[in-house]
Amino acid sequence: MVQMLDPKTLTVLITGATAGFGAATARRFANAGARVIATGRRAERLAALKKELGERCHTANYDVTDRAASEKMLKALPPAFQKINVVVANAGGAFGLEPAHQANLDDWDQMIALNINGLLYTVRTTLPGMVERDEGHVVLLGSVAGDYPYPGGNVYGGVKAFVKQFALNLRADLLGANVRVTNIEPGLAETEFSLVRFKGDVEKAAAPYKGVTPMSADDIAEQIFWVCTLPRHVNINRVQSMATMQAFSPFAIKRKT
Ligand code: NDP
Ligand code: 8X3
Repeated sequence: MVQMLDPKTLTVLITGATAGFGAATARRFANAGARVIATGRRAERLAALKKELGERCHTANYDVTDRAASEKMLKALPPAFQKINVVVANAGGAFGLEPAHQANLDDWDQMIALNINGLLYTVRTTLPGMVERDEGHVVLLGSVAGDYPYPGGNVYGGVKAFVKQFALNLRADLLGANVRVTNIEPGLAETEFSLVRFKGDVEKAAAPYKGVTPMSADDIAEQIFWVCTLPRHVNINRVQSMATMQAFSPFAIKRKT
């Protein structure tokens, strides 16, 4: 019988906790007795989450792409939340699905800023404390898009491939530091992800989930909770999951007609 970690011993920083996986993860941990630092740009949603979760929840309202903001958040933490031992670098997303030759360069810049730079600021800000205390867990939100290509996935797939390799390289750097690293790589999951990708176009955003049961934010939160509560000598490197009704296509071949 495996002795799981007591969630009450965990102080969990979650970026992007105003929606989707981040909000579900905040609820999963807080409801199990962990302390949660929930962050995001939408202040009213953070306030509602704080009201729901109570004193186990501290909120910080900032943009993860602002390099100084992560440091500021860390310095402003109330004493009870200072010993972060789980960081879920979740804030991220896709902008657009156009083929590379038609894609908007601003979308590409924004995806790199959010999914790479924002994630790096989160990790680099919180890592020294975890190494110093010799206890921690970095959970990154990758994607199946970082493992497999699809049309229009160009830069989004590229940034998530970066996240996957960064996670593995963190493992190499942190050997001996008692800090775990896990890359969570979900496939089709219904959140605000598509609404953001298609810039508020509700019809386009609904299309990927039509006629299929996608994974839910709670499904992903459960995976994160599981990897984080396994005994400290167990490091899950990668968790790749898909909706059961999502799988692979054969290679595409464009034939002369
Ligand atoms: P949502 O769009 O539902 O949530 C994204 C979260 O990120 C929101 O809380 C948003 O909060 C926050 N966020 C976005 N930009 C910023 C920013 N600049 N600064 C701070 N916070 C920001 O998406 P998901 O929950 O689906 O996605 C979470 C992660 O999982 C992302 O990294 C995504 O790429 C990844 N993923 C999603 C999949 C899916 O199918 N849904 C599958 C695989 C991976 P706010 O706007 O308030 O700042
Ligand atoms: C989100 C999953 O397949 O839309 O990362 O890229 S996918």
